[in-house]
Amino acid sequence: MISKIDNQALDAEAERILRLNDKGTYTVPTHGLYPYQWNWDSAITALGWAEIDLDRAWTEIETLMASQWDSGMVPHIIFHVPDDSYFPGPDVWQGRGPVPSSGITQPAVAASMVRRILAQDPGQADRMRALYPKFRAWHAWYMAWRRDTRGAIVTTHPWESGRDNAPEWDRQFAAINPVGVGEYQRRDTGHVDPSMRPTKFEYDRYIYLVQEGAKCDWNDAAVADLPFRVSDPTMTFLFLRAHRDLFEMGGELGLETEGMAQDLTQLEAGARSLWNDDIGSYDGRDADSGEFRQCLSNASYLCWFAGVGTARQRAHLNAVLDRLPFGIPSHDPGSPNFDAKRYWRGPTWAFINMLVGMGLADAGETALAQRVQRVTRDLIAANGFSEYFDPTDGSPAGGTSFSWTAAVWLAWARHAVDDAV
Ligand code: 9WN
Repeated sequence: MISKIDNQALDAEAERILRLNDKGTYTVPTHGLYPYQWNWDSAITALGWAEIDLDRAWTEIETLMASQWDSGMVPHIIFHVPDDSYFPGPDVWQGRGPVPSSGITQPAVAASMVRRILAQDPGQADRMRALYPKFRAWHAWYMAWRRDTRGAIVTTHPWESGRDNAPEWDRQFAAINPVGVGEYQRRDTGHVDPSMRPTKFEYDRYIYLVQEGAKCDWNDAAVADLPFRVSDPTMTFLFLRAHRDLFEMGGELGLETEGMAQDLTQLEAGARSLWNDDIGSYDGRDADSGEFRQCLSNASYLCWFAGVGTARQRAHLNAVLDRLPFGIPSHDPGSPNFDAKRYWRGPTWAFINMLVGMGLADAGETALAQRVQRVTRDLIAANGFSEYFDPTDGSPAGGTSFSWTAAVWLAWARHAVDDAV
């Protein structure tokens, strides 16, 4: 643990980053590498805004929800202003919403974040009432198009899950032949060291899946037939929690909640179906064959956020924090696939730590919740506001001046408490 933390300086730096990345009605994750609005980044970033400007926090969510397609889907990237520092852009995606966008969604964490904002700003219940039908439509779309037969949520593209190159996708990717993907110019490796990013093998398949989705005009039934369907702990746990938050908010605001209680029962069964007894952990699973991916990831620890934490999962988390004291690695450090600096194959992501910590606190796992919060505070205090961190030494990796890392600091990490001596 670092000995002295200058909270004031860190608060000021976090606020500076949010203002730097602020585009008025939405926030970019960081300039250059990600020049657009991303779905779950925005939701997390809104929590940071809520610490300094509540009105701006609402606007962040309202802008996100204004990108909603007629189908109810809320896209993962919203291309407000063309910018060729990012690939693939709107011309490749060919989304069909009211604002140029990608054709897939991202983990539906926004309802949970807006519930927190409403709790901080209860006088704005009318803003929530106006957003509520949009959230209802997005969640109904999730229930209709992203569930497997056991009730877990399926990702149709690694970018949809938000954990782009996680080892869970390796087997599905090995089976894809990206015919006709053609030549393209990556932009990410011009901003960040390629050893911290996905490989060309993976990018070929990311782009192939985008091209195939665009060819079928992102028709939901056709997307369900594309060769990538993995039942995913990230999407399942975050959606289950978000749906519960939406249901409870609906009740508190006197709004209709028809069918939601039954949805929650099905989603709870789906979440439990991701338990893989072979590794004593929640795991990804091939949505069609039902075969587990044998991966212990940071998404496995989102179970408490969804209300389905287990003692065995708790034992894994304590063991991993004993081994690597710089936050939760995105992949099991004991696995041959662990890669400390490569994106979702090892690095620690502060916002996942926050969601895990919040879930633990809600579940009454106070000591472990505080432990996760403390290591995240110390990690950011010592290494700054980068996109992600090497979990073996805490060193910063990926993009810099990152919005959601700043938001995590403001909304959560800075409030960590130390162990009683
Ligand atoms: C593709 C913006 C996003 C995050 C994702 C993260 C990364 C994009 C990329 O950046 O993905 O969506 O181009 O690498 O994996 O979780 O939302 O920060």
